[in-house]
Amino acid sequence: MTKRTLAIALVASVLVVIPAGTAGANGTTLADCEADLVEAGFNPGDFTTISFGTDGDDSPGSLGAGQAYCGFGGDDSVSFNRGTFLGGGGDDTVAFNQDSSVFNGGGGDDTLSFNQDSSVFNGGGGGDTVNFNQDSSVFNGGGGRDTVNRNLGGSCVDVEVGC
Ligand SMILES: [Ca+2]
Ligand SMILES: [Ca+2]
Repeated sequence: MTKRTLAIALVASVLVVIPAGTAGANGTTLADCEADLVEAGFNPGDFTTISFGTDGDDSPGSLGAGQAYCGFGGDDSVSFNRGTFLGGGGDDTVAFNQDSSVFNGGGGDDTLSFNQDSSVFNGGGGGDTVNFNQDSSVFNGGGGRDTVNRNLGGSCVDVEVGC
């Protein structure tokens, strides 16, 4: 086997082992993240940086203003979201969604501790939970049984428990 043939064989074998249907809505590349952002109603050109994770569990730390991050599949977590976080599938977690940020949980049971400072949490499918929904922030539960534990001046859409 020549090196070229070996390389082709390796690429082919890698392609074969990627299970179909487990990626994010579109896949797990920068182009896929940009496509997901467009699907969610954003213009990728509006962000200063766009980064992304894998279909595994990702913890990008915190997102600043103007930053977008696609978690894709897996249980992804962000500490402070001041930008735009697309959680994708899996049970995603944000501690603080603040400063007019956006957290789209996507499928799975997503959890947000504090939704504040005019931020938006779109839970998507699954049973999503926000502990404190406050300061004119919006929790849109989407499908599933969604819960607001304490609502202090926030808005609730499609929320089954609390609020
Ligand atoms: Ca992920
Ligand atoms: Ca969800």
